[in-house]
Amino acid sequence: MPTVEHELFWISGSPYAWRVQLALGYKDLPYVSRRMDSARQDNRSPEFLELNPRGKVPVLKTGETALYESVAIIAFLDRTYPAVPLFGRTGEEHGRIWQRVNEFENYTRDLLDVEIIRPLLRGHAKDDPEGMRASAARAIDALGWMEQALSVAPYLAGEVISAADIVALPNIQMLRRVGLRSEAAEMALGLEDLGSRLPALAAWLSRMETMRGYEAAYPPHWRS
Ligand SMILES: N[C@@H](CCC(=O)N[C@@H](CS)C(=O)NCC(=O)O)C(=O)O
Repeated sequence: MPTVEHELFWISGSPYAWRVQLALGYKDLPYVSRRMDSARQDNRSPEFLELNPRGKVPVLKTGETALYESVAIIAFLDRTYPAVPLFGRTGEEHGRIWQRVNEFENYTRDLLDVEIIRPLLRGHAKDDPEGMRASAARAIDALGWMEQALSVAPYLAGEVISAADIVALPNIQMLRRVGLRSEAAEMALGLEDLGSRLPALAAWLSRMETMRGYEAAYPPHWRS
């Protein structure tokens, strides 16, 4: 158990903040929740910019130290509280987990986020249905490495949940959620039946939904 207090600054629905909430919950670490509202520009206040000059969540404040960048925060938590490891126990596991984290960050996330999730959330997807269909096809393709990994093991880096699963989960849940919107179906993006296209990925999502800490980290505004 922590001997110091952790404060987490987050915004509901931020996939990056969601990662850290999942890591805290999975490790069973208590924290003081500082929910921010981007519509009110809370993350642009001088107090918050002092914690993160980029004005982005998540930020984890521990005593006088503020840490930002979701993967760095998870690495910090893992080194500080290693009882439930997220970056493996051996060098080999550690390397494999980082490989998976980087595969997601470098070859998968932006395609999902920039080309599909944001246009659908911001309402400008309809301006270019052809482009959206091409992006959706590329996204399914870009998820191929995950489908492959998850057809030989239950989690992205092997037999147990790791930072790789926690890093990938929020963006994949967002992709699934926006894929169910009526505009996505009208444009025939083919994202509404991710489960039949990527069955191992869909089975992993169901497994991840039962992980310790999942419920507490679920974006509150998605419940309403
Ligand atoms: N690379 C950063 C990304 C953080 C990020 O982009 N946060 C977004 C929320 S999803 C944010 O705070 N945006 C508010 C803004 O830029 O005004 C991380 O992994 O923590």
